[in-house]
Amino acid sequence: MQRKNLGTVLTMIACLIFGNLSFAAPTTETVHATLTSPPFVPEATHRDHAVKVIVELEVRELEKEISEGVSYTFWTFGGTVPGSFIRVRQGDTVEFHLKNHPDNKMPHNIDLHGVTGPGGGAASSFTAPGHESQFTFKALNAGIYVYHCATAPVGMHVANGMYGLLLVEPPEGLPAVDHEYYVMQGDFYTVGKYREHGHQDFDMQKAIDERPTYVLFNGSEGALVGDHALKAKVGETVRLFVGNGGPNLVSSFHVIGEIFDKVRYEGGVHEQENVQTTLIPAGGAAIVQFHLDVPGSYVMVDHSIFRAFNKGALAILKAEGPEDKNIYSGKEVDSVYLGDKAASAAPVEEARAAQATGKLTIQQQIKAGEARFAGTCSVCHQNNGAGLAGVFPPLAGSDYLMADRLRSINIVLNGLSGQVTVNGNTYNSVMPPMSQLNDDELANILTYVRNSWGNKGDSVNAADVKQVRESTKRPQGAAH
Ligand code: HEC
Ligand SMILES: [Cu+2]
Repeated sequence: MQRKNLGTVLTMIACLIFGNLSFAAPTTETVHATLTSPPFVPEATHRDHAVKVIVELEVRELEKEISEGVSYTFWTFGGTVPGSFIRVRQGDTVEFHLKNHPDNKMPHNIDLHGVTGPGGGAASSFTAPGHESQFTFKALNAGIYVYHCATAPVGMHVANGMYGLLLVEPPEGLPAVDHEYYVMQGDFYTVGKYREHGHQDFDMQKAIDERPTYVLFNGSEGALVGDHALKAKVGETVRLFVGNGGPNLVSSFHVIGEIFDKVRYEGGVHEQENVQTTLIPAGGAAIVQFHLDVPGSYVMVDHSIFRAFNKGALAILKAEGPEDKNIYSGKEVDSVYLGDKAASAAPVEEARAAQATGKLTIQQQIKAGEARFAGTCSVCHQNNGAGLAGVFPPLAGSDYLMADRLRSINIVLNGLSGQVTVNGNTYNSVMPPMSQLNDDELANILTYVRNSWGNKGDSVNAADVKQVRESTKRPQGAAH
């Protein structure tokens, strides 16, 4: 506030001195930009005049979790993926400082799409580890802009998470809303399969072939679910700044159960209304806005839907408040849409940590299995394992399940069809293969199933699953 008043006074003095009421008068006012980590957005500038803004951004190469039990070395602007959010006002002169932390291994630079000038700053910002570069640009155009690293191999730097957003506010600012959040999609390429545990390296060939292992919002499968879900209340308006870092994929951004009241598509100044899904190009961004009328979990996805359910492109906004049965009669969004995000990931993490030290107990497996059963098997066999008469056989008290441990692994890995008799009742249907589950997940789920609802069995371990998986013949080109 103080700063604003001072700025206004300075501008007035400048106008008096130069006898000119335009904002083009030279300004001596300098502010340091406050950057935020995702999913947060800096406060509005609340300025009615241009100033000089100093931005300091540090590149860090950091090992972080990309999925539960999977680590990856991200290259980041400011320590996060996406990088720190930068907010300035149209007309501001930005003095940009790019620092490359001394522990880093690689040189980096920055190309800001909000910069007018060849390379968008890239040539002037090439920075070796332990060094700093500085360049200045004028934010001529209002809009929401992607920034990214452009050091060779450019694709690799972007694929490792080197992108973020720069908002250049229009002179009048953006209309007030209750919440502003920062969400950015990216595609990732690891040598190991989706959710394969341990440290995973970047896979250049998969990146060239555009076959991502993960498609994520905010750089990690867990970034915006569970305790980290975005929050709002019924009656409030939410604005999302949604970027797409790529490097390869175009995003079909959609919020299940919401209609965007307004979209500044392609990050420009025009507004489209009542939009279901908005296309966000790689290296592009949009501003979407919606009003929350009823409570519940709203699932954000890339509507290229396998990416949401099998590569991680899923985030949640949780709205709390009173129901309005006139607008929506129904139940809370169910496990079909939340998938295995319906349950907490904590027991899964605990089981993995215990296994790493060779101390995994059957109780830990059961808990982890329960968390993954929800949204994976429960859609058909039901949460209580009772199945549906004549359609899905029961797992609770199932003689068929308990008769043969290895066969049960085989059923989950490879599916089941043809006639089966469970507890004297016959079923003739099809269960799809669940081979997307990794060895630990599958072992834990089966341990849970074989020790719940009256079933009493021994534990199923990951080594058994691995063995069954390896001994199964699959058509050429089929996964896992
Ligand atoms: C899309 C629905 C569906 C899903 C999801 C599903 N199943 Fe099944 N499952 C079936 C059907 C249908 C059958 C019977 C197939 C037949 O008639 O040949 C079956 C059979 C079985 C059987 C053998 C019969 C019995 O009741 O003992 C087991 C064990 C089993 N499923 C376990 C699982 C587990 C564990 C999961 C989760 C990893 C799972 N299923 C996910 C539909 C499903
Ligand atoms: Cu870089």
